[in-house]
Amino acid sequence: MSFILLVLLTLLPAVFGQSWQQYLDGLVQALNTDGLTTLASASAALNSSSEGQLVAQSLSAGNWTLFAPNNQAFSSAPINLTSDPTSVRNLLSYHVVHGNFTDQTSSYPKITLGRTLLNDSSLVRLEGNESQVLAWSKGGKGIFVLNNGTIVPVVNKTVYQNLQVLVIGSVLEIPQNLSDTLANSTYDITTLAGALSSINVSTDNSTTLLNVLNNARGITLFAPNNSAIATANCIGGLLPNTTALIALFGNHVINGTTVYSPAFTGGNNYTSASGEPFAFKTNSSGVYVSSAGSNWAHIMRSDILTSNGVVHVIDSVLLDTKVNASAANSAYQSATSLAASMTTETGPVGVAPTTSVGH
Ligand SMILES: *[C@@H]1O[C@H](CO)[C@@H](O)[C@H](O)[C@H]1NC(C)=O
Ligand SMILES: *[C@@H]1O[C@H](CO)[C@@H](O)[C@H](O)[C@H]1NC(C)=O
Ligand SMILES: *[C@@H]1O[C@H](CO)[C@@H](O)[C@H](O)[C@H]1NC(C)=O
Ligand SMILES: *[C@@H]1O[C@H](CO)[C@@H](O)[C@H](O)[C@H]1NC(C)=O
Ligand SMILES: *[C@@H]1O[C@H](CO)[C@@H](O)[C@H](O)[C@H]1NC(C)=O
Ligand SMILES: *[C@@H]1O[C@H](CO)[C@@H](O)[C@H](O)[C@H]1NC(C)=O
Ligand SMILES: *[C@@H]1O[C@H](CO)[C@@H](O)[C@H](O)[C@H]1NC(C)=O
Ligand SMILES: *[C@@H]1O[C@H](CO)[C@@H](O)[C@H](O)[C@H]1NC(C)=O
Ligand SMILES: *[C@@H]1O[C@H](CO)[C@@H](O)[C@H](O)[C@H]1NC(C)=O
Ligand SMILES: *[C@@H]1O[C@H](CO)[C@@H](O)[C@H](O)[C@H]1NC(C)=O
Ligand SMILES: *[C@@H]1O[C@H](CO)[C@@H](O)[C@H](O)[C@H]1NC(C)=O
Ligand SMILES: CC(=O)N[C@H]1CO[C@H](CO)[C@@H](O)[C@@H]1O
Repeated sequence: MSFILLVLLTLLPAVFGQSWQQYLDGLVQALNTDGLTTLASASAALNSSSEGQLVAQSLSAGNWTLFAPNNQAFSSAPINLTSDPTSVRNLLSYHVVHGNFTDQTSSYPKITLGRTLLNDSSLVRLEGNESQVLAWSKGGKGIFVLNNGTIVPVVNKTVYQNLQVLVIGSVLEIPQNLSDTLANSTYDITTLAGALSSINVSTDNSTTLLNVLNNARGITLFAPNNSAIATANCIGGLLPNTTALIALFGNHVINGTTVYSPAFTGGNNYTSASGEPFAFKTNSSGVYVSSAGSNWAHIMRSDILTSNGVVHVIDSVLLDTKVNASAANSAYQSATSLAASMTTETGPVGVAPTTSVGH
């Protein structure tokens, strides 16, 4: 009898619909109990704006994973949690991932990605208005988040209702735009940033290739690192020929599709912005990419997230200056129509098949 009563009591909120306010109150209480008091105050602040309330509403149904910064994390982050409800909403949204699947995380260098709640159009410009993703992996000491070029280990774990809570010791950075990402020296791709900003794509010299990539919605960039650019003889030879340079760098880009590393498998064929097919191969030393049978470049570092896509660092320039304009155009068109029909993943991003919860 008492067991049945217990089951009934457990099911009651599900049957009669626990309000999101009750859910949020309970969450704030649970976070406080776990000593995550700053995060608790930030979560309580969701209640003070309609946009924050939408986040609380979303959280109250379905399965979620919360990457929960501890008090120490907040104390060393330059954040004023009472200054602006939009910033608080965005910051919390980036710490919440759809689904409950971190126990399926593969070991580094494999990377797992999940779709967060962050969709503010001033911070995220992915294809199909998709929300930003979060990237993590697993090492000897467990799961760690890959964020802004650093590793943020999960230090504790707890559960609140439908929420897996993974405690972390840093507040996560929301991915920046592409040009700021390239310019930050952590990634060893600053020379590429210079090269892309020196290539004019308009006759009046007002728009550079870097501008075009920065303004794209949904872009994948295979970024040759500094020594790759320095040793690529071809670039010197092509230098006066802007058309050839645009073709070359266009063969390092997927236009309209953000492709994360889990999709780098032999069976997947993506077309470059210049219209050439990419190929991928994996062996014991790592994952490699080529453009239409060019040299194979080793992917040195994958899944550097930007506000409008993703960057993967490679160790050599893909030596391909061919162009197939109609293939490029049709790839972009199909990327656009695919993006329009995309649903929000509740499992690992970039791994087929994905489950969906509608858009
Ligand atoms: C949110 O606001 C409602 C009504 O103003 C209040 O009842 C509730 O306790 C608040 N919840 C939190 C977590 O502050
Ligand atoms: C982990 O969290 C639990 C509460 O959920 C707490 O009792 C414990 O002290 C925490 N451990 C560490 C190392 O923070
Ligand atoms: C962002 O997500 C919220 C749910 O958290 C939703 O209500 C809102 O419409 C979304 N905004 C955009 C621009 O997609
Ligand atoms: C939540 O996850 C459980 C498994 O942990 C699954 O059975 C259930 O369908 C999921 N619910 C939703 C709404 O995704
Ligand atoms: C945070 O911002 C609020 C509102 O702008 C301000 O009143 C408060 O003094 C700020 N707190 C800190 C620690 O800067
Ligand atoms: C991201 O990392 C770079 C390089 O380490 C650093 O300069 C920058 O301050 C970090 N971003 C933020 C928002 O802290
Ligand atoms: C998440 O999934 C695991 C099993 O994979 C389950 O044990 C756990 O209860 C789930 N957590 C939530 C909050 O649904
Ligand atoms: C564009 O830049 C090139 C190379 O710097 C220069 O030769 C050309 O005159 C410029 N065109 C215009 C319209 O400014
Ligand atoms: C510039 O490169 C393009 C494409 O590779 C080529 O068709 C064209 O002949 C080159 N122009 C010059 C002046 O070398
Ligand atoms: C690969 O390309 C071919 C021909 O363009 C297409 O028919 C096929 O569906 C593509 N495969 C995948 C996995 O996208
Ligand atoms: C992507 O394709 C669109 C439509 O063809 C085009 O306007 C845009 O310049 C392309 N972007 C890149 C980076 O090639
Ligand atoms: C050189 C450069 O662009 N650095 C940027 C690194 O990232 C921070 C923000 O995360 C920017 O403020 C810097 O300008």
